[in-house]
Amino acid sequence: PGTTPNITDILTGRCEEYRKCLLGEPCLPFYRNVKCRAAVESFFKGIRNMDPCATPDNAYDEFLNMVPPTTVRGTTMFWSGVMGNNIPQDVAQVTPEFSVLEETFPGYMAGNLSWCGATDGDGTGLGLNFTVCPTWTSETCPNNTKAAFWARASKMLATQAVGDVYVVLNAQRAGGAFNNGSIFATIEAPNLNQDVVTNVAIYLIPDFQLAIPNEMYAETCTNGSVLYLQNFLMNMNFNVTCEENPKEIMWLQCARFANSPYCGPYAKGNPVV
Ligand code: AVW
Repeated sequence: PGTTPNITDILTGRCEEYRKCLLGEPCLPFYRNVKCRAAVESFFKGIRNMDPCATPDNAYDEFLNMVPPTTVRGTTMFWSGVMGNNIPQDVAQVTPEFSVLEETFPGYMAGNLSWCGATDGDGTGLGLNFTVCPTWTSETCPNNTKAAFWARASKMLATQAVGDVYVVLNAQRAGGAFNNGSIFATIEAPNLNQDVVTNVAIYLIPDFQLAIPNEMYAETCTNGSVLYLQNFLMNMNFNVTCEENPKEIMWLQCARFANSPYCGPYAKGNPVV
């Protein structure tokens, strides 16, 4: 994929927006004193002149320690397999009860950007590639510059989560709603803290773009990979709840895809009028 050419300016601008509390996100006094020039410098420090497929796990640690992802108790929301329409991100943005990674300081800074290191340089002297970045795949480019960022930021998000947490999963995801190779499965769920997380609420949502009227959804709370996830979490001593088509998310899905069979008076669970 292509890269974001003016990424330094974008990161700096977003950093200033966040630290000055211009975004309506929960805004910590701690962030006010962030030096954005230094933060952006540390964002790139660990990846400059590096092979874009050999990023060290800790490449962004200095940056992430300057602007760690922080969420309010009881609001942390994970998602997996549902990126296409930004549904969880958009719900979280207008719902103070939910906070996703993209609303945290580092998540906001890096959201929707593309970047990677470059060993050969490309004339900019920055040790970054401003032309094209390799796509992440576990075989060809496992330690991808960008994937390493989201992996580490996700780990910190999970580690600091306190109180009730939420995860939005796609009931119709090919291979199962709870995907073994996902960041949620490999990094976030295992890093939740049993001592402080009071409940893990699974929100199982249909994929409106795949929706076929007579096939409501492929997985439910009581079968397949979602059942597996519940057992996995309960074995870790977490309280777990699971809800299919939760109203907390469906309202936005139905606003976006109003003709979906999951919406309106005849949708499952709604009273027939
Ligand atoms: P996936 P995951 N912006 O749908 O559980 C852009 O299987 O793996 O879900 N790309 C991102 C972002 C982001 N904010 N976050 C992850 N990615 C990449 C972070 C990631 O490399 C959140 F807290 C992954 O391969 C979610 O709870 C792919 O997009 C969780 O991790 C989405 O794969 C979502 O990752």
